[in-house]
Amino acid sequence: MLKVNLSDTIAAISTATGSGGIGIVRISGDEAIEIADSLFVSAKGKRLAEQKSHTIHYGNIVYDGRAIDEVLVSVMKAPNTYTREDIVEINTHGGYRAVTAVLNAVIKRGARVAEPGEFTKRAFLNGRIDLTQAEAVIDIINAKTDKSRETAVARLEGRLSAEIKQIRESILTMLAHIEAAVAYPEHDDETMTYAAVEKGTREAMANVNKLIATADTGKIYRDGIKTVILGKPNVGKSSLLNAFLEEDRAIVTDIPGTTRDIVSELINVGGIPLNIIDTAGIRETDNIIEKIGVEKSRSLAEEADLILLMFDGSREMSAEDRELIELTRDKKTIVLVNKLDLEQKLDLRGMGIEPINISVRNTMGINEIYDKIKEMFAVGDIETDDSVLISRERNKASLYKALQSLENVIETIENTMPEDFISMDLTAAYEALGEITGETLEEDIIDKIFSEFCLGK
Ligand SMILES: Nc1nc2c(ncn2[C@@H]2O[C@H](COP(=O)(O)OP(=O)(O)OP(=O)(O)O)[C@@H](O)[C@H]2O)c(=O)[nH]1
Ligand SMILES: [Mg+2]
Repeated sequence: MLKVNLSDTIAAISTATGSGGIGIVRISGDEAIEIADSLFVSAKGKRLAEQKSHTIHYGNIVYDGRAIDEVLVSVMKAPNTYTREDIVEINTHGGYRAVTAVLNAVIKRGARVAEPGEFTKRAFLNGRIDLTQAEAVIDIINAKTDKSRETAVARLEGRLSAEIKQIRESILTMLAHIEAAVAYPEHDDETMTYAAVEKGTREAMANVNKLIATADTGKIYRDGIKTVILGKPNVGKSSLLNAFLEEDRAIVTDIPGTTRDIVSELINVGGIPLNIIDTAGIRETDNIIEKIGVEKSRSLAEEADLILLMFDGSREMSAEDRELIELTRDKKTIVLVNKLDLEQKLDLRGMGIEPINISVRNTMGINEIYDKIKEMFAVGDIETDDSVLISRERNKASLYKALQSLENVIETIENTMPEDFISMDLTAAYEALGEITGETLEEDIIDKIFSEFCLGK
């Protein structure tokens, strides 16, 4: 099916770059143990090839007669390994030099540098995990909050795979039913078949729809909500960012036009990752630097999933404020009126706006913002603890494709068209669902999916 070279032995640094207690060089493939043996010198003269699987050994990595580092080496023999191939992991001291020197030695002895995600890709190609599980691995690595991680772990456990598999099996049963009816018409009353298929198809549609309904929440947990704080200068945008972070991250002064460069940070709102971006206050300006900042604010506002539009309650509404209301009209927006601790002059009546009144100075109203966000993104509606969430556009698109084919089946039945059409559409739905688990997917798409991974995974 897939033309992938699984015969060579691959190696990579599996730990993050930087200093740390340990660093790990991982080797996978037929020659993994032999290569490690050619570099490993144990105090007791042990040969790794003679050791039991899943054991760990102390010694040095020696190249050209010189010790590169003192190490612990784990030997894991196929098939009970991450890739289902022989794996050796060399634990070196953390830090760039030690791991790189060990990796270089391993490469010189015949391993090839692994591509990003290649270990996991082998786990997939060797049938240990399916594509939803491989994608869950990336999502766990990139998880922004514990909730994000929990939903990914549920997928790694195979919960999404199981649901997809169940729907696919029900479709397969219907296909068999139809085949039998065609082959032995005397044994089956045709109208019976239609009724059974219609019922089965509607059930499958309901299950597909249930998964589709989780996609928005799934995406939020995976990617976060891109949130832009927008407003004219001096209303308190940077102060709000600092309040969210509970630290002095952005510069705050009483001079309008303080923020020029955007400041972006991640906060956790009840498990929802919020990528929060502080922007330059929007106004007409001749200052070249500020002008660039204002342009950036505008384009960020366009891309945002959520805008926190901030006004200064102690000032009357200005033309800039009105312009901002226009600019954000088609966007998910929460209007914040800040500086509630001062005498209020802003009048929003008759504008159809229901603001949250806050005072960043007195940390009043911040929790209301959090509650509003949770309400707006309806995250509470889906029980994330035990349901499986769809987190990728790719999976959502396949589900819609399957749904369309299943709808065609119903249409065929309602119009009493020939069974061939039913078989065709059921097969299409079966294949669309198979794209999610990776059973019916083109090689180049699979390559693209794994290229999202980091090195050494
Ligand atoms: N009284 C009062 N002052 C506030 C409040 N929030 C912020 N400020 C003050 O308002 C001024 C401007 O705050 P910033 O956070 O720098 O405003 P900004 O919107 O980021 O301004 P630019 O970066 O210029 O666009 C500072 O002097 C803050 O201390 C508040 O709730 N009440
Ligand atoms: Mg600012």
